[in-house]
Amino acid sequence: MKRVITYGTFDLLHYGHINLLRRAKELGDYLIVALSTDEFNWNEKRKKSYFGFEQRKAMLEAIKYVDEVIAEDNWEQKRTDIHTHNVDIFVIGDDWQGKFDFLEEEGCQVVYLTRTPEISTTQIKSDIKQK
Ligand code: C2G
Repeated sequence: MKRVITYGTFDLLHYGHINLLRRAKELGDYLIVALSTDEFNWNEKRKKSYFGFEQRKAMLEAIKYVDEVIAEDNWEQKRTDIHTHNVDIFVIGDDWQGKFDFLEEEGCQVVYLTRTPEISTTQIKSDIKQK
Protein backbone atom coordinates (compact mmCIF):
# COMPACT_ATOMS: atom_id res chain seq x y z
CA MET A 1 0.00 0.00 0.00
CA LYS A 2 1.81 3.05 -1.30
CA ARG A 3 0.96 6.26 0.59
CA VAL A 4 1.22 9.65 -1.09
CA ILE A 5 1.07 13.15 0.40
CA THR A 6 0.67 16.58 -1.13
CA TYR A 7 0.29 20.09 0.32
CA GLY A 8 -1.58 23.19 -0.69
CA THR A 9 -4.27 25.84 -0.20
CA PHE A 10 -6.70 24.51 -2.84
CA ASP A 11 -8.83 27.66 -2.75
CA LEU A 12 -11.57 28.12 -5.39
CA LEU A 13 -10.99 24.51 -6.39
CA HIS A 14 -10.35 24.22 -10.15
CA TYR A 15 -9.31 21.67 -12.77
CA GLY A 16 -5.59 22.44 -12.22
CA HIS A 17 -5.97 21.22 -8.65
CA ILE A 18 -7.95 18.18 -9.79
CA ASN A 19 -5.27 17.31 -12.40
CA LEU A 20 -2.66 17.43 -9.64
CA LEU A 21 -4.70 15.29 -7.24
CA ARG A 22 -5.55 12.73 -9.94
CA ARG A 23 -1.88 12.31 -10.93
CA ALA A 24 -0.79 12.23 -7.28
CA LYS A 25 -3.24 9.39 -6.57
CA GLU A 26 -2.05 7.51 -9.68
CA LEU A 27 1.38 7.29 -8.03
CA GLY A 28 0.08 5.22 -5.11
CA ASP A 29 -2.92 3.73 -3.31
CA TYR A 30 -3.74 6.27 -0.62
CA LEU A 31 -3.57 10.08 -0.98
CA ILE A 32 -3.27 12.46 1.95
CA VAL A 33 -3.74 16.18 1.36
CA ALA A 34 -2.14 18.52 3.92
CA LEU A 35 -4.39 21.56 3.58
CA SER A 36 -3.07 24.99 4.51
CA THR A 37 -4.97 26.54 7.41
CA ASP A 38 -6.32 30.08 7.10
CA GLU A 39 -3.68 31.32 9.58
CA PHE A 40 -0.82 29.60 7.69
CA ASN A 41 -2.10 31.04 4.43
CA TRP A 42 -2.15 34.55 5.81
CA ASN A 43 0.92 34.51 8.06
CA GLU A 44 3.23 32.56 5.76
CA LYS A 45 1.85 32.87 2.22
CA ARG A 46 0.12 36.22 2.45
CA LYS A 47 -2.88 34.50 0.89
CA LYS A 48 -6.40 35.23 2.11
CA SER A 49 -8.37 32.26 0.85
CA TYR A 50 -11.94 32.90 -0.31
CA PHE A 51 -13.16 29.68 1.33
CA GLY A 52 -12.20 28.94 4.91
CA PHE A 53 -10.32 25.82 5.98
CA GLU A 54 -13.41 23.74 6.85
CA GLN A 55 -15.06 24.58 3.50
CA ARG A 56 -11.88 23.78 1.53
CA LYS A 57 -11.47 20.57 3.55
CA ALA A 58 -15.06 19.47 2.80
CA MET A 59 -14.52 20.06 -0.93
CA LEU A 60 -11.29 18.07 -0.99
CA GLU A 61 -12.89 15.21 0.95
CA ALA A 62 -15.56 15.00 -1.77
CA ILE A 63 -12.92 14.29 -4.43
CA LYS A 64 -12.61 10.59 -5.25
CA TYR A 65 -8.79 10.77 -5.45
CA VAL A 66 -8.45 12.12 -1.89
CA ASP A 67 -8.40 9.63 1.01
CA GLU A 68 -7.54 11.91 3.93
CA VAL A 69 -7.15 15.62 4.64
CA ILE A 70 -4.90 16.90 7.44
CA ALA A 71 -3.96 20.48 8.38
CA GLU A 72 -0.84 22.23 7.18
CA ASP A 73 -0.03 24.98 9.68
CA ASN A 74 3.75 25.40 9.31
CA TRP A 75 6.53 24.93 6.74
CA GLU A 76 8.52 22.50 8.90
CA GLN A 77 5.89 19.79 9.45
CA LYS A 78 6.66 17.94 6.21
CA ARG A 79 9.63 16.09 7.72
CA THR A 80 7.55 14.72 10.59
CA ASP A 81 4.41 14.20 8.50
CA ILE A 82 6.36 11.76 6.30
CA HIS A 83 6.94 9.54 9.36
CA THR A 84 3.70 10.15 11.27
CA HIS A 85 1.64 9.21 8.22
CA ASN A 86 4.00 6.53 6.82
CA VAL A 87 4.32 8.36 3.54
CA ASP A 88 6.22 6.81 0.61
CA ILE A 89 5.88 9.63 -1.94
CA PHE A 90 5.73 13.43 -1.57
CA VAL A 91 4.11 15.12 -4.57
CA ILE A 92 3.67 18.79 -5.47
CA GLY A 93 3.46 20.99 -8.56
CA ASP A 94 6.68 21.93 -10.35
CA ASP A 95 6.28 25.57 -9.34
CA TRP A 96 8.04 24.18 -6.25
CA GLN A 97 10.70 22.33 -8.28
CA GLY A 98 13.68 21.42 -6.07
CA LYS A 99 12.29 23.06 -2.91
CA PHE A 100 11.49 19.81 -1.10
CA ASP A 101 14.29 17.50 -2.28
CA PHE A 102 15.49 17.32 1.36
CA LEU A 103 12.56 14.99 2.07
CA GLU A 104 14.52 12.25 0.24
CA GLU A 105 16.77 12.21 3.35
CA GLU A 106 13.70 10.92 5.20
CA GLY A 107 13.47 7.99 2.80
CA CYS A 108 10.59 9.54 0.87
CA GLN A 109 10.39 9.78 -2.93
CA VAL A 110 9.85 13.40 -4.10
CA VAL A 111 7.85 14.01 -7.30
CA TYR A 112 7.21 17.38 -8.93
CA LEU A 113 4.28 17.30 -11.37
CA THR A 114 3.82 19.84 -14.15
CA ARG A 115 1.36 22.57 -13.30
CA THR A 116 -1.77 22.82 -15.47
CA PRO A 117 -1.26 25.90 -17.64
CA GLU A 118 -3.56 28.94 -17.77
CA ILE A 119 -5.50 28.36 -14.60
CA SER A 120 -4.92 29.62 -11.09
CA THR A 121 -7.00 30.87 -8.20
CA THR A 122 -5.50 34.35 -8.74
CA GLN A 123 -6.52 34.23 -12.43
CA ILE A 124 -10.08 33.23 -11.53
CA LYS A 125 -10.38 36.10 -9.05
CA SER A 126 -9.11 38.70 -11.54
CA ASP A 127 -11.27 37.35 -14.39
CA ILE A 128 -14.38 37.57 -12.24
CA LYS A 129 -13.48 41.10 -11.15
CA GLN A 130 -13.32 42.20 -14.79
CA LYS A 131 -16.73 40.77 -15.72
N1 C2G B 1 -1.49 23.44 -9.20
C1 C2G B 1 -1.34 22.92 -10.48
N2 C2G B 1 -1.77 23.61 -11.55
C2 C2G B 1 -2.36 24.83 -11.38
C3 C2G B 1 -2.53 25.37 -10.09
C4 C2G B 1 -2.08 24.64 -9.00
O1 C2G B 1 -0.80 21.80 -10.66
N3 C2G B 1 -2.79 25.50 -12.49
C5 C2G B 1 -0.97 22.65 -8.07
C6 C2G B 1 0.13 23.37 -7.31
O2 C2G B 1 1.39 23.17 -7.96
C7 C2G B 1 0.07 22.67 -5.95
C8 C2G B 1 -1.44 22.35 -5.81
O3 C2G B 1 -2.01 22.45 -7.12
O4 C2G B 1 0.80 21.44 -6.01
C9 C2G B 1 -2.14 23.31 -4.89
O5 C2G B 1 -1.91 24.64 -5.36
P1 C2G B 1 -2.01 25.84 -4.29
O6 C2G B 1 -3.27 25.73 -3.54
O7 C2G B 1 -1.67 27.11 -5.01
O8 C2G B 1 -0.84 25.45 -3.29
P2 C2G B 1 0.41 26.34 -2.83
O9 C2G B 1 -0.03 27.69 -2.43
O10 C2G B 1 1.44 26.18 -3.87
O11 C2G B 1 0.80 25.59 -1.47
O12 C2G B 1 3.76 23.69 1.67
C10 C2G B 1 3.40 23.75 0.31
C11 C2G B 1 2.33 24.77 0.07
O13 C2G B 1 1.26 24.61 0.99
C12 C2G B 1 1.82 24.66 -1.35
